[in-house]
Amino acid sequence: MPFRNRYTGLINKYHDRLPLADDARVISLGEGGTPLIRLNNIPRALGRDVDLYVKFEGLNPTGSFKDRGMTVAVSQAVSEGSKALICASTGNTSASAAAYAARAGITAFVLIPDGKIAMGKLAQAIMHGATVLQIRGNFDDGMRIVKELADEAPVSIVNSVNPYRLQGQKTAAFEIVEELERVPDYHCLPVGNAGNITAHWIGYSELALGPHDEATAACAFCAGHCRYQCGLVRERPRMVGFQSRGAAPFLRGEPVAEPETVATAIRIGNPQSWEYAWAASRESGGWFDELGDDEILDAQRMLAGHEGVFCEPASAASLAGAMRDIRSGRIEQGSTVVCTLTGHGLKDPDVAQRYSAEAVSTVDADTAAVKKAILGRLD
Ligand code: AN7
Repeated sequence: MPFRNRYTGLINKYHDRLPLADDARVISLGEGGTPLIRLNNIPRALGRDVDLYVKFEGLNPTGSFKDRGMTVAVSQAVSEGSKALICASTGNTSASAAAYAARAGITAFVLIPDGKIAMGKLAQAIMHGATVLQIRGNFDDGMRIVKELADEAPVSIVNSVNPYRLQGQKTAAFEIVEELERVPDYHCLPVGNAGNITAHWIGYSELALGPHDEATAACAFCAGHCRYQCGLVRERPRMVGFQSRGAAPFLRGEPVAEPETVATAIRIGNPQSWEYAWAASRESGGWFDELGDDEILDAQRMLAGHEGVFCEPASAASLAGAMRDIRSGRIEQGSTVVCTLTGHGLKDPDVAQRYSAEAVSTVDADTAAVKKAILGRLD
C-alpha cells in the first residue's frame, strides 16, 4: 500500500482477525472507523454520573452498520466467483448490498417489504443499480424466500445468516475497546434480526478470551475464525438489546407474526440470530427490553436537538433504553455505557415531517417580517 496513513477500510485494518484469504480481492468503500461520541447534554439532563457514548455507525459509507459486514461478505462472495448477491431487507441491508455489488461489478437482488422501507434506503438501492423486488409481505417473508431460493439459484445470500457478515460487524467492538482503552460496562443496541448484537458479542469475546479454543464461548459464534489474541482486556460488557413494543419477539419469547413499528428498520418478527442473541444476553449478564414508538422518537429527537447527532428511529432505541435504565438505576452511576447508533437520520427524512408544523414557519420576504419572527422566538 503506497500511503501508510490512508484509511482503506476495516478489512485492511483487521485482516489478521478476519476469515478472508490473504489474496482475496478486497471490496471496500472505506467502512468502519466511525466516531465514538461522548454525550454531554443528555447525561447532564438525566442528572446521573455516567460516561455515555454513542458509536455513530450512521457515518459508514452507505449510512449504516451494515457496511462492516457487507465488505467482508461481498469480498468473500467475489473470491468464490459469485456473480450475484441476494438479500431480504428492511432497507439498510439492501442499500449496503446494492452499493458493494456496484463496487464489485456484480448484480444485486433485494427483496423489500412493500411500502415499508424508508425513502432514503429505497433511493440508495435504486441508484446503486440493484433489482428491487417489493414483496407483498414483511421482512420475515422475504427472509424465508431468500433462504429457499439460495439453494436453487446461483446467488450469494448477504443477510446476516451469512457468517462473514457477523465477522465484519464484530470489528465495531474492537474499535470501541481501542478508543476507550477499556471495555464498556454496558453495550446497548437496537435488535431486529439480532445479527449485530451477536456480532458485537463475538468481537468482545475474541478480545477477552483470545484465540480459538473449544472451551471458550467465542467458538459458538466464530465458526473457527477467531485467530486474534490480544490479551488487552479480560472483561466483556453486559449486552443490552432493545426492541420496539410492536416487534419484540425477544420479550414475547417467540416469533411475532405481524410486527409493526415506526422504526421500520427493526420491523422484524422472526430474528435469524435468535439462539446466538439469547446466548450473548445470558452469558454477558445483560437483558432485553422493549420501548414504545413514542419513546424511541423522543430519544431520536433529543439526541438530534441536544447533542447534534441525527440517527434513524431504530437506532434511537438503544439510547432510549439506556436513558430509561440509567434513570431507574438498573445501569448504575459510574458506569461506562456505549449505545450503537446503527443508521443515519437522513435515511428516513419522513419522520421529521411530524414536527415540521412547529419548526417551520412561512414569512414574507422582507426584513421586518423576519426580524419579528426571530424576536418572537427569542422571548
Ligand atoms: C438502522 O436492513 O435487518 O439486529 O434488513 O437497519 O442486526 O438485525 C436492518 C436492521 C438496527 C437491527 N438498526 O440490526 C435490514 C435489517 C438499523 C437497522 C437494525 C437494523 P440486527
